[in-house]
Amino acid sequence: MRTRLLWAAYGVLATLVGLGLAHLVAAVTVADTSPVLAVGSTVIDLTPTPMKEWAIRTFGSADKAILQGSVLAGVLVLAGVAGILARRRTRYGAVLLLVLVGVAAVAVLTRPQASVLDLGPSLVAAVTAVLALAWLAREQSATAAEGSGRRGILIAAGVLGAAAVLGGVGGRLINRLRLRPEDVALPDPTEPAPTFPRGLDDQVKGITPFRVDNDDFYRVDTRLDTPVVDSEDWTLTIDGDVDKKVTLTFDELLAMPMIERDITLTCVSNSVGGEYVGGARWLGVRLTDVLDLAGVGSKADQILSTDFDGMTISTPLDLATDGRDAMICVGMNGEALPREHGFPVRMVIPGLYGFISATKWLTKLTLTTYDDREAYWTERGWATDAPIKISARIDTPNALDQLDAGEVVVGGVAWAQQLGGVEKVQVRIDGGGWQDATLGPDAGSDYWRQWFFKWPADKGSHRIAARAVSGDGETQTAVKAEPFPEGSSGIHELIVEIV
Ligand SMILES: Nc1nc2c(c(=O)[nH]1)N[C@H]1C(S)=C(S)[C@@H](COP(=O)(O)O)O[C@H]1N2
Ligand SMILES: [Mo]
Repeated sequence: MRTRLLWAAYGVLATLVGLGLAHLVAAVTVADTSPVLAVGSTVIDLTPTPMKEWAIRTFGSADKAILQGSVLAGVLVLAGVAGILARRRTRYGAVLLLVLVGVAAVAVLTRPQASVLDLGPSLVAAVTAVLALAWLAREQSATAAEGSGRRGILIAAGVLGAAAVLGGVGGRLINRLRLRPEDVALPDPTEPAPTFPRGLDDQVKGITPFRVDNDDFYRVDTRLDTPVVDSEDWTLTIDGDVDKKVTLTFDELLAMPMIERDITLTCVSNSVGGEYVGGARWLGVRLTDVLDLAGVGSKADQILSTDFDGMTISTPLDLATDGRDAMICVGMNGEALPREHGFPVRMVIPGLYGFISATKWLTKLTLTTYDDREAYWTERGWATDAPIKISARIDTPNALDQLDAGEVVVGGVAWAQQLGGVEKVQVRIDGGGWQDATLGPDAGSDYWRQWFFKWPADKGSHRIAARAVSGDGETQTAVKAEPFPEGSSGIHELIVEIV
């Protein structure tokens, strides 16, 4: 038993060395070609939508870490088996390791924009892991034959362990070094936004900040890593049904007229009362200015945007160009976009859920039709036309809180982008009448509104609900809908105990 465990450990060690060095090579080349990441990404793409929804609901933003951890755990179990097989004959273990890397290589090659060069990290992983296993096997049998010291095997294990750690950490460091969004000097807006009003942040304890810091801004995407895209090599191509294909460099984009807007971004996967919504100040070029450079043809009804890795998002052309502030963004809250939020360039379109509008790490805009091309989420059954639904969220108190009787301040945020903004938020206690809450300051109709309501609470268990009414006169519906396929609806409601 003990020998078997020892051999399993050799298998794991050999595999970790392979993965560590592969990660290093991937960091120098393209991040997603790292075998573990590629397998994880492929798992994400193959996961049926209901299961993905379940994972997002259950694990929240830890879903990526959990998936990546599971893939890694699975690989390491098989690596242990390879080690045990190697006890019989090194060759047997090596074959299993090669099969493992083979699966990863297939995953790498089936990524949207894969090229044969992307196999580099997998090849490195294969060669390193097999050599490492052979070395460990040789030292182990030498130790057994001589019956003497364990020096050889200890040295081998030490060297390989160090190599694994160096590879993994080195990969990380290289990614850090390459990335310098903070070194990018952004131009001043030609059309600045008004002075940002002071929100209710200090006034209402527990309320979401009127403007969410970049570090706290929700993140939703299909990626396992944080993509590292260099602004120097970055280009944006506008092609498809256009008068002439145009390619812009980052500097050329920065030289165009810049607008600044306060816009609230929302994810279609957000459930009623959920976390996937945030308000920020965006800096960028008008989408229509960029499209005009190429001249949009008459057949197109879809803008198919592509990210640096071939992931696609589709946007209805008519909505994107109907006069709303659709933007090709370079700045978020006064800084260059953080890597997590699409550095160097992303789209933001008010009133449309992120999955049909907010392409991060943007590299291409293709003017096409819904008949001709399908984007990532369309292939998975999500809606193609998905305006953000009007919604109010209660931030404070929290569900099941125990509070003292007396005045309780209920507070939260509400949004109604492209629906005339939030006109009113109303609160209902224990199924009674709807009462008007007090609204915080207004930063424009594409931006959310903070609100609060002073509730004289008496002892017992109480049910609090909130709903929004838009400037266009739309009242948030109580009819419940799941996020799939076009966004959740219903009213946020929670129960608190007053003692
Ligand atoms: N390249 C790319 N862009 C993407 C996504 C993605 O998976 N890949 N996800 C979209 C979705 S579903 C949403 S809700 C927004 C979220 O933007 P954020 O992470 O900056 O909040 O990004 C959008 N842009
Ligand atoms: Mo989303």
